[in-house]
Amino acid sequence: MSWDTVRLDWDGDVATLTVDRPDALNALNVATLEAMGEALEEAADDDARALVLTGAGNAFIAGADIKYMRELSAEEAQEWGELGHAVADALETFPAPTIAAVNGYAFGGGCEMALACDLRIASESAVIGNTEIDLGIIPGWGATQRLPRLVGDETARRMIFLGERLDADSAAEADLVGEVVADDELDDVAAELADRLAGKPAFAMRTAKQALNQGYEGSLASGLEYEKRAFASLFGSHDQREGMAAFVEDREPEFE
Ligand code: CO8
Repeated sequence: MSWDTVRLDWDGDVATLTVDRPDALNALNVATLEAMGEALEEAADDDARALVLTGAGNAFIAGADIKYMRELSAEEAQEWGELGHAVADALETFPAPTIAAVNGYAFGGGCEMALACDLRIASESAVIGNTEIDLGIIPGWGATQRLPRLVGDETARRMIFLGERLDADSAAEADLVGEVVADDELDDVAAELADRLAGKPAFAMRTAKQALNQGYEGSLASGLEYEKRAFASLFGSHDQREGMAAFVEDREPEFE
């Protein structure tokens, strides 16, 4: 499949989804969100073992498309919200690890797409924030829930209430991104991390991701119960038998 404002590229088992609307700093409109949803489905169907999300040019995603949004009725905004949430959910539940390679502005809905990824790497010149308050709205694609889980309640409230735009180092200090790298190294660092993730046993990786996600769904007790079942379900799998046999036999494992 091909799309006007989204690209899906492959390097071995690693898929890279690039939002490619540089004239609008990759702001997300309906067509782009729909294309992102389709591209994520395609990448999952084709068994991507890791996925990198990034933006074309020198922006990651400058947010939802304000020009599209400005005249929406409450009813239309509800639908618009659902569409963005569906894409964020598809990232969050993607069956392999996802990395946001934040290469520039990541505001509003752009920040929210990064939050829905498993891991975030920022380039030195990235600027990140949930800036919706200055448009008279609030984050609508998940940040009121995902941001505090990542950076803590106090920092999330400051960011959302003040519409703060954090530079990359401040974002790393706030635990909003895991790593800051030079602008011209971002693609390589993201690709290298994606390769490392893709080389791990896929079934165990997916199960670990599901268990981590499940932890946010309910109480600590229900999360621990989930982990017990998920842990046990890996026993008897090829990769569990092989990983442990390789350790005992002092050799490299050959995962499925
Ligand atoms: N939407 C639409 N167009 C945009 C957006 C955007 N979010 N951001 C940039 N653009 C466009 C500009 O309008 C401009 O287009 P044109 O050349 O046709 O005038 C082009 O991109 C380049 O932008 P600038 O000239 O402004 O470039 P600068 O380098 O001067 O500034 C900034 C870059 C700082 C990123 C600036 O463009 C900016 O502040 N953009 C808006 C950022 C923002 O507020 N984002 C949050 C949007 S709200 C949101 O994301 C809500 C998500 C949840 C929705 C839920 C709905 C229910």
